Amino acid sequence: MRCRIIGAPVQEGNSYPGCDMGPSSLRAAGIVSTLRQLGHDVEDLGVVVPGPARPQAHGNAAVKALPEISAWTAAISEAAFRASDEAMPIFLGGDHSMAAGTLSGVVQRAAELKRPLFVLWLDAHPDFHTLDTTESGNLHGVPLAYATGLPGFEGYFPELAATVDPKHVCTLGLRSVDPAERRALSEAGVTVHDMRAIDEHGIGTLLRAFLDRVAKANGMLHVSLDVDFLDPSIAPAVGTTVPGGATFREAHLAMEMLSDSGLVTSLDIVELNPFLDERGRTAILLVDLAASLMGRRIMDRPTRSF
Ligand code: B3U
Ligand code: MN
Ligand code: MN
Repeated sequence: MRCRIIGAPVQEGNSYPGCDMGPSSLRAAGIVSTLRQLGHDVEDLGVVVPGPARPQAHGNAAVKALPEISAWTAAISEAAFRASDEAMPIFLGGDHSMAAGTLSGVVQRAAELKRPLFVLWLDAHPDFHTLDTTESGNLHGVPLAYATGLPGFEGYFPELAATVDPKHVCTLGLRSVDPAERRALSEAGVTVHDMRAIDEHGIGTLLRAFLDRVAKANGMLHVSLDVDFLDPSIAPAVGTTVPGGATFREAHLAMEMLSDSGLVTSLDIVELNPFLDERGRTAILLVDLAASLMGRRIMDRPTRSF
C-alpha cells in the first residue's frame, strides 16, 4: 500500500505541554521503517506548518487558543486533502484537536470520490463538545463535533467543504463523557460503545458490526486513535489518563481486524506526550499497533472477504 506520513505537532488544544514532540517520538520508535518492512511504499512528508494565527475571541470565555487551533485546522485540512489522493495518509499528533483538520480534509476527499466517510473514534472521550459547551476550553475536546457539522463553529473554525455524517461515526472505548456531550451524541445518532459495552460484548463483536456497515456502504474509513483509548498501565504517555481502558490484546485485536477488513483509508495517532513517557514504551506500543493495522500478523490466516 502507498502511505504518506504527516506530522501535526499541535499542542495548544490541551493543557499539558509536550504533544508537539509526538511526531518525533513516533519516528524515533520506528514508524517509517516498520511500515516499510511490512512492504508498504512509505513517503514521509515531514510536518505541517500552520499559517499565522488571526486574533479572535469567543463568547465562551473558557475557550483556549482559538486562533492557533483555527490556523492549525486550516493547514492540516489542506495537507490531509492533498495526502489522501491515491494514498493512505497517517497523521502523527499532536493533540486530538488536529483531527478537526484531518477529518475535514479526508471528508472532502471522500465527497469528491462520491463515497461515504465512516469514522472509528478510539478514545476514552468522545471529543463532542462545541465551542459553546466546552467547560475546560481545551479544544482537543471538540474535533468530532466540528467535523460532523454541529453548530457554533461558523466564523471561528474554517468552513467545512463537506461534513461527516454523525450516523457514520462509531466511538469505541469511552469512559469519560460530559453531560453536554452525552446529549449531543444521542441527538446526532453517533454509535457509542463505552467500556461497559466492550466488557459485556467483547471488542471484536462491536467492531465487526461496524466494519460490516462500512463494507456494505462501500465506505472509506478514517481511524482516529487517541492514546487514552488504551489503559494507562500500558500507555502512560498521555496528559489525560483515564483508568479502565483497552488492554494490549483488545487494542491489537481491533487493529488486526481493521487490517483484515481492508477498509481503512486514513489514520490519526494522537495525544502522545513523550514528556510523560517511560523510556519510549508508549511510542513503541503505538508503532506496534500501527503495524498490526497495516498487516503485521502473528500467524497467517485466511482473510475474511466482505
Ligand atoms: N471532555 C473533557 C475532557 C477531555 C476531552 N478530551 C480529553 N479530555 N482528552 C474536555 O475537556 O472537553
Ligand atoms: Mn481524544
Ligand atoms: Mn481522549
